[in-house]
Amino acid sequence: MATHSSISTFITRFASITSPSSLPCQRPCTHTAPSARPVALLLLPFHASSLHSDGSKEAHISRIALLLPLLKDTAQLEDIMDCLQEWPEPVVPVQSLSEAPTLPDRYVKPPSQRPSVGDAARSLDIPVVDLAMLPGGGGGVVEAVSEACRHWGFFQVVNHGVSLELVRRFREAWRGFFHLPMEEKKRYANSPRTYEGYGSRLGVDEGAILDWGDYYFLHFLPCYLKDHDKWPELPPCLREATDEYGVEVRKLCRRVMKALSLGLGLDADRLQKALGGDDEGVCIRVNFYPRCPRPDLALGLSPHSDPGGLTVLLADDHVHGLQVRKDGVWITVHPLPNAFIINVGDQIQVLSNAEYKSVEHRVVVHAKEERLSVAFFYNPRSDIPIGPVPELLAAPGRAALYRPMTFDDYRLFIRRRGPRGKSQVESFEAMAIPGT
Ligand SMILES: O=C(O)CCC(=O)C(=O)O
Repeated sequence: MATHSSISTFITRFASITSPSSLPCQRPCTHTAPSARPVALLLLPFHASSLHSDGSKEAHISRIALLLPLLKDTAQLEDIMDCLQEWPEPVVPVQSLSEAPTLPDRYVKPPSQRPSVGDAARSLDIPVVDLAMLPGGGGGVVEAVSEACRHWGFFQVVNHGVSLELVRRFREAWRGFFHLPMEEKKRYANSPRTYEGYGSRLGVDEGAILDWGDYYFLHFLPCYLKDHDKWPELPPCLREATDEYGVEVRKLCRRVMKALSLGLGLDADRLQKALGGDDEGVCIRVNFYPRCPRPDLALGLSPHSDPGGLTVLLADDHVHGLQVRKDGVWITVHPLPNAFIINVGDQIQVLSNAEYKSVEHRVVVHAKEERLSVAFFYNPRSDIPIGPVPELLAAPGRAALYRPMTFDDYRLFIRRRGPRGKSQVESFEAMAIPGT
């Protein structure tokens, strides 16, 4: 077991590679970048804020110490940090392989993980919720959202209030990006340090079996992390459309957060407050799944639950691919025209003390069709502790299922390992404090 002093030395080492940065800010933002914030490392667990003010370094150490049951020793923590610096082997864009006659071995999943196993009947699908009555909450909308989050962790929303013209423009801009020449896309090649940019793998395990998909990952909030220079320059309308889309979908998330809060019997703003109020984080991942020579052997995205708060998915308007695990069976989602798919992430599961479920999902691919989807990740402010909302623990016999942890600490592990079902949130359940 690592000692606090050895962890402290380790943290100091990482603090020493921080550098000042000023990034363009599009709008007023209360959550400002500390002067020496390690922007390149912000997806790693060490926020400069936890290293500056008196005592907060110790707080960070104790948060890291909570993770130690998952780690053999400090060397293992160092190992995680080191291997997040670069990809372990050259990255090959999946798009460049899609015309190959056979599926390269790197993408062949073991038989138990292949998509044909356990597929459900078409008749079952995730609930659909009409949001026209939000934020007022009439017409049973709060109950419908709450039911969906308790039993499915997923639902589709119609009448969501986001302009359909904007959605079309945004989607076409990103489709255009993925059809640019490879050299243009590679200008934005990403690394596991921040994942920002054009990428083709998640996780840094050498020799891992990979998913059949490319993606573009970017930060939208907090505004000090948003950097247009890291977003594609082409097609020319992409940045503007992405900015507008981010603003509108954030508004949608805030409305849905109110419904989630009311559905738990809390004040409408309680969950938003627990997530960091106006200082929430937003990242966007645009997924591009090229045609695959053997879709029966591969997955576009391996089973995972989303680590953040809520995810708003813009699914492909023509090609299905998302599957949700329900009672051990994979259900194919059939997106309605002009709908969004919303799912609960691990942080909402934690805040709700597992009343709401963050559910495993995966993506299947196709031989003849490529597919584009956009995941809008609505996350907590990354440096505040996220634990079950105390009001939910007031009733006798209601024990906290999770210890508080920052989102920075939480996602460190996911970034290293890539998608691994629900193992992350479940391992933290196992660490809950008995009797609290
Ligand atoms: O492509 C999809 O339908 C789902 C994408 C997804 O689960 C993700 O980006 O986390």
